[in-house]
Amino acid sequence: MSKIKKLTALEILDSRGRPTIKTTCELESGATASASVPSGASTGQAEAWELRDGNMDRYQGKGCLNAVGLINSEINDSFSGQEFESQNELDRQLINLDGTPHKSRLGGNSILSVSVAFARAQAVEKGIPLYQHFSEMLGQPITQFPRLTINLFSGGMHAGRQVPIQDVLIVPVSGNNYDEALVISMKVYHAAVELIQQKFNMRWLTADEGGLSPSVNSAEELMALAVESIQHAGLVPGKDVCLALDVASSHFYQDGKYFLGETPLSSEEMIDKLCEWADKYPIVSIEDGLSEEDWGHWPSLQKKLGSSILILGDDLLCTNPERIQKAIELKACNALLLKVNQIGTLTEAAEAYRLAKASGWQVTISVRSGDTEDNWFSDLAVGWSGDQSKAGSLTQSERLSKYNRLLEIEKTIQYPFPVWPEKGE
Ligand code: 2PG
Ligand code: MG
Repeated sequence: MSKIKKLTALEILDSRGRPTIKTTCELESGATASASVPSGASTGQAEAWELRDGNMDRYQGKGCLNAVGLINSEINDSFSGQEFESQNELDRQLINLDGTPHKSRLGGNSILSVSVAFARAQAVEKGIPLYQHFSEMLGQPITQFPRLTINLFSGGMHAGRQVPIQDVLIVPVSGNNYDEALVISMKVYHAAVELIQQKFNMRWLTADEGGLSPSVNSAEELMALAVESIQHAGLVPGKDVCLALDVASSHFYQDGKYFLGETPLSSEEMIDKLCEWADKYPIVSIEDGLSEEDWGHWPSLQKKLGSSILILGDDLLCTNPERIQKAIELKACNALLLKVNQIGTLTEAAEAYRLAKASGWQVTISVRSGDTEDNWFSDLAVGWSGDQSKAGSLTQSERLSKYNRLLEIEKTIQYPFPVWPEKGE
């Protein structure tokens, strides 16, 4: 039982310089902890709503003063002095207090900041690491350390839209532990920086998540450059390092067509294109290969590629148990991208996780493109035994705080670091 004494919130800035929320939860026991929440750019339509002020004189309307005010008044008034037995109890009360389907009254951002701050305060109260607390909350022991998927190149909404697809990620597969995998990834990152300087005679400009964004003309050029970077680092593509894509195709899908290149593609043609890429490049995971609106074609993509690679749903699923259930029934994909702020509470994210796992799916736990120096994400990725973690590139403090926290955790616990079979095995 944890009794809340006080909840206080503050408007802070995220990695894009946009406002977000940091909430502090003080328990009667004296245990106190804070949590900050991230924010996406390429958001799915079914995500929990973020409450923004809309005052164009402050931060282009993106201020969070109303959300902060609600935490300091209405939410604090409703929760202070109350005892909660579990995260579930607290989150249900938040959901009921909000009373809307998409958390639009109090805001998913306010709600999540309270949800995570409470979890962290409980971990402090229990005197255990946050990852351990997350594992207990889920009711499952930690079984593995998540594999890495690291943003190398960016396009789409995270960069200057020089290519429509959003991210080409590297997946170090030959490291025996997290530390080794990180070293391998950094080699590839530096090799890519060098290649960009040589080929484009440009400084290594970075996108929202620290990914490099050279001015290439096509998505394929980015993939070829990723393969070349792996080789330039003295590593073997497909053996030491594989690739993952976040196609984020909802954001170049219009009127039933995919605007990927000069000629718009039908859904069938888009699937053929993804198969062509999977054949040509050492790709182990494709996220949002089709649009969130294109439910009818996801099963065909899953049928064609799902036995050899991850068909990962992000915008499609929005970490929403109802949408995940629909995808399971339709056999639309085989992996969940789990972003807690898409749904708004830890309890609902845990439900999404359990549902995906019960269907034999893999789960990639992800940050957002707008993030903060807070690193609860890393404890969650370990505590829930995520199959993969996705925290952006290997630069920028809001990303490195996640990787550095994983280094700290790795020093304190020894869990297997799963290898990803060489492609084709
Ligand atoms: C995604 C995320 C993280 P955003 O699409 O997977 O890369 O981006 O936070 O902008 O939705
Ligand atoms: Mg995505």
